[in-house]
Amino acid sequence: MKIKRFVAKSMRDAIRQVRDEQGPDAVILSNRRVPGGVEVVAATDYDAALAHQALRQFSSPDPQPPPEKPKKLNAPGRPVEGASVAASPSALPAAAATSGELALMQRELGSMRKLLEEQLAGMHWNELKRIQPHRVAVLRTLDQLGLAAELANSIADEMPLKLEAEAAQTLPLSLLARRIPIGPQDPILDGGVVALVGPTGVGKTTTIAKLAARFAQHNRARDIALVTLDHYRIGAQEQLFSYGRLLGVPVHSVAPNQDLGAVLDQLSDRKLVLVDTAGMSQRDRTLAQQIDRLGKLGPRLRSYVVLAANASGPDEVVRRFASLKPSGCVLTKLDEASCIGAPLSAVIGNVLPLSYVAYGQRVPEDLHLAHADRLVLCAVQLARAAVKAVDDQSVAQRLANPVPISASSIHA
Ligand SMILES: Nc1nc2c(ncn2[C@@H]2O[C@H](COP(=O)(O)OP(=O)(O)OP(=O)(O)O)[C@@H](O)[C@H]2O)c(=O)[nH]1
Ligand SMILES: [Mg+2]
Repeated sequence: MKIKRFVAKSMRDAIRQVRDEQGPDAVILSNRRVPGGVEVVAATDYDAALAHQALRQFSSPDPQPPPEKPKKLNAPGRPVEGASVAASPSALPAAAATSGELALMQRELGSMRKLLEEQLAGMHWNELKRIQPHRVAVLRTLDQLGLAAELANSIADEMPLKLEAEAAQTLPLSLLARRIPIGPQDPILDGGVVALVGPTGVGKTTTIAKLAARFAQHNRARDIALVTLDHYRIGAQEQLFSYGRLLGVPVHSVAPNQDLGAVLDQLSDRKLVLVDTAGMSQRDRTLAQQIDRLGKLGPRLRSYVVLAANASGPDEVVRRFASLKPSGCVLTKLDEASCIGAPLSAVIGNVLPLSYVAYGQRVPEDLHLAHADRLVLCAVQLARAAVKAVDDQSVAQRLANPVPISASSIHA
């Protein structure tokens, strides 16, 4: 276990130093004000037993721990009174504690750390409220939109220190809109080979049908071909084949051991080839093979990541497909989302251009070009609806448990 003392001007800086140097698993053992700032003592790679011992030392008013009664081991975990202390300092508490006690100590340390971090965050927040009330208001607005903390802070950093009340409310939204990367206008009309990738059930196949129909509005259906690589989910191919029949577009199924490049060569007379991929969890091992297969085609294939606005972990999804250097992103299921801060943070953080958004299942009506201002407006409306839902909930709770009115209070 490495214990280190950090001194910084503010608690926030100290925590940042701890995080930078010791990583997110560092345990904060103590903090106190010192001349010129704060001092934080933090530990990393901690052994629960040692940390317990260290904590006792740190929390004791006497810096020297009381001398331990010498103990000796005659069998693992069974101390005998009156014998000499084991040479290794870590052996002592580890041997004295059972694995159950260690687990308990670990849990206690974990909850202490959480508590301490919450208290520090609370202290920092209160200090910020006093010194920079405008910044707090901005951070609160952006937090209600569900944006990642790092993005919210960086937008708040961009705000001028003094602002009219109205501007303080609208400027962060404009700054957010300015950061949303929007791809080139209607890129599907450029044609080429385009693959949609993303987790299961986010709407890849439906979006392929929407994009094919959109392209067909400006071209002939026979300029298009659909290709499916999905040999994993039962019914996946049939879904694309039925869209193909509806649109009058041929569908080619390419098996995992088939040469995708050769199939694309045969389709080189088509203006647009849309490739539907199998949806997999980003932790699935076969996903790497699928990404590899697409990656081998190089710049000949453009990929778009499909994110569902109501799904969790968009940042992880985007990072999982980063090796394909996607040309953009399609954000689906906006009609089902209750908050879109996370996908917006993911596309901003990973500088992934948003190209299309989908507000429903209808082909092709529910596919639209992405607009930054409209997305911010949508985020604001969802945040307002969420606040209203919480209010409704508290009213419902109050009404569901009415305070009984006694006869005396009626007649009083
Ligand atoms: N509400 C809503 N539903 C959508 C939207 N896009 C697709 N869906 C529905 O989501 C479900 C899954 O869509 P698919 O297109 O099959 O999704 P997928 O990504 O191809 O799924 P897998 O191939 O299993 O990975 C279907 O019921 C679609 O109709 C949308 O924008 N809004
Ligand atoms: Mg599909």
